[in-house]
Amino acid sequence: MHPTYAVATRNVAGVLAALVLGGPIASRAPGAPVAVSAKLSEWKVELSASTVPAGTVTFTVTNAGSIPHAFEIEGHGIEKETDQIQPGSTATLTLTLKLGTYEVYCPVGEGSHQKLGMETHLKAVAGQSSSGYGDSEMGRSNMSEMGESRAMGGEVQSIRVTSGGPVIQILPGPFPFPDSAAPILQAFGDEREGLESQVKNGPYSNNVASISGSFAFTAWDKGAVRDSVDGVSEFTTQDGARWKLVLDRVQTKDVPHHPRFGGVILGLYYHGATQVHTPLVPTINSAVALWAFGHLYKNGTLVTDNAMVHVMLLSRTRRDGDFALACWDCSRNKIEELQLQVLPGPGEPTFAAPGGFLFVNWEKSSSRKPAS
Ligand SMILES: [Cu+2]
Repeated sequence: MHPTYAVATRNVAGVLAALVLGGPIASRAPGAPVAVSAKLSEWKVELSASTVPAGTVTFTVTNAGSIPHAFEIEGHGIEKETDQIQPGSTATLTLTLKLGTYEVYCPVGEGSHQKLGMETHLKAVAGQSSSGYGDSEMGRSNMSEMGESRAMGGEVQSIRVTSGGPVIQILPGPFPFPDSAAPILQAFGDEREGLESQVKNGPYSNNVASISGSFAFTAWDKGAVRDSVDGVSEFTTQDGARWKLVLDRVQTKDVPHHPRFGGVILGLYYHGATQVHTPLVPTINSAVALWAFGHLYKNGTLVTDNAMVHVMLLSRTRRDGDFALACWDCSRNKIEELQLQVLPGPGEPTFAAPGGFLFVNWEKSSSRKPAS
């Protein structure tokens, strides 16, 4: 998955610092519970210790982020979570841990916060005291190694998507659910102004044109430096221009204002009411979401080798016939809408297309696990 590469680099420094300085120690005064503090933010869970003595542990959990989160610990027959914690607030959770390793994560967003990085591990060991690295980065480094080994273990980590059904070009226009998006936009800080202009005249509109074209790609979700994509799309826009997009590499740098987005993510619940990524898209589940750079051609001539591309195969959001956006929460609809969004590369001129963007949907698309 996405920018774990940068995280891995930081891990080295973090681990070295911990080794040199000696990490915080989670210890138990005789008869007293062990105290561990946890900090939640977008998108990580940081614990003051990665190892604790088995027995009663009290977690003091602070939400240092800008949206609501929660804290859950799971393993060895235990599954306990806090209520949602508002930004700036604190909650506590006390439980008795047996020996073993526990998963610690944010349960908000039906798994999306966890997928974005809000997870780590805690180990309960024998003895009265034990030292931890005190650095959640350590936990995350362990996580990414586990992710890698899961990938090698043959779980589904790749997807083949093939376009189908009516093809529509989405043209600039007002977002049809401004009242639903408004409270979510409040949490977007700096970015809010830009998003508010998109409410009035953005890419998620009911202003669509029927066009023709196709799109097929394979994407691999294999951890920071191994995510990849291979695909081609060709379509003819409303103005008669013939576009061709070749995808051969993902972009793993953070998308502006969205740390930890990039690369390939399989199975993400986001947008809309989830507070993950822009709310100017209905609430959806996606089989795959990816961010890539593309080679873009118009009428056979290269336009750029650095087009910014966002692709999702997601819950259907539009109705038959006029293809108007049909739901604010579409997350239970069938996953069959294939969206392709293309923007100029950083610093490049806008495309000669309405609104300066290319946005095409294939309404009845499908996916499968590729033959290996
Ligand atoms: Cu969260």
